[in-house]
Amino acid sequence: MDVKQLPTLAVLSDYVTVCQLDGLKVVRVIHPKATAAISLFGGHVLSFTPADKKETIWMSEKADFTGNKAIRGGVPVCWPWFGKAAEPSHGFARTSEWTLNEHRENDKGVIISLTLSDTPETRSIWPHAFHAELLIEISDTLKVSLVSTNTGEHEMQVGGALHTYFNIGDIHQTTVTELGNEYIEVGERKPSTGKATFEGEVDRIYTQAAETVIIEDAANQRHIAVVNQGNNGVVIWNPWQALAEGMADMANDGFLTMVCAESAVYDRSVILRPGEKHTLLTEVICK
Ligand code: TA6
Repeated sequence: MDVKQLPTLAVLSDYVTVCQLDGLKVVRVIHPKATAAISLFGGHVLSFTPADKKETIWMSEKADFTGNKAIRGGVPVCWPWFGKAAEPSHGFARTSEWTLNEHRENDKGVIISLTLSDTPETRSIWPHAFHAELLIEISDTLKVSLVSTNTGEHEMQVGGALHTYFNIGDIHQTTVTELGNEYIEVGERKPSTGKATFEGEVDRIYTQAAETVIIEDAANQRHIAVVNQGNNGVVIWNPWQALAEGMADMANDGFLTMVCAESAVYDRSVILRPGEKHTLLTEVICK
């Protein structure tokens, strides 16, 4: 995605503008350290390109930017649950309109803060009072922290994922390492060598992954380190051809250049009492 080409709606500072992408309002950062774009719909990072490096984040060429559907690619914020634990799948945060709370910047980079709180609509889906803040730090690296706070009077159970789609040169030449010795696939626990390679669909929750997992993107001759905190699993996903063909928002060959490595609380095991907060974090470091 060429974020520099998007039409500008407002200039917020030397480095931060708001621009339009079809139906979406997008916060655009153009800084000497990196370029990035974040949609307010979904609180969704669409692009992150460190200076003098290739785009790190994969975005589907058929992604829906109308604001009527979750965006295929980028960093979907799956919250307050991961997957099909309840409806809608992956929670409502990725299809909610977030508020631009603050932007801060200096010569090292830019921090964008977005917020989301409960509304009558969210309470009809999930009966809790909450405040969520998404801190997106754009520098040599991309750091995304999702801080969820229980602002209600009852305990709440939270899960979720920062479901990052990475841009890789060729899935056949991609390996993800440091994944630990166990994964869950279709509900079944299996032993793991700690490495994932791709010859077909992969949809696994690695429960023992190291804090930093490595995507070896051999076709682009680079490594991407992904640091995850506040998670209890790392989800590795590539839909492969048959599933890609069934998705309206992914090209048939889209699976060849993406892999998801997700910082996840896959089972809603974070229990927040009134006033408590939890941070789920992912940091992307290109080498
Ligand atoms: O994180 C992997 C996964 O849960 C897969 O099972 C797959 O469905 C993917 O997320 C994408 O989900 P979505 O709802 O965006 O189509």
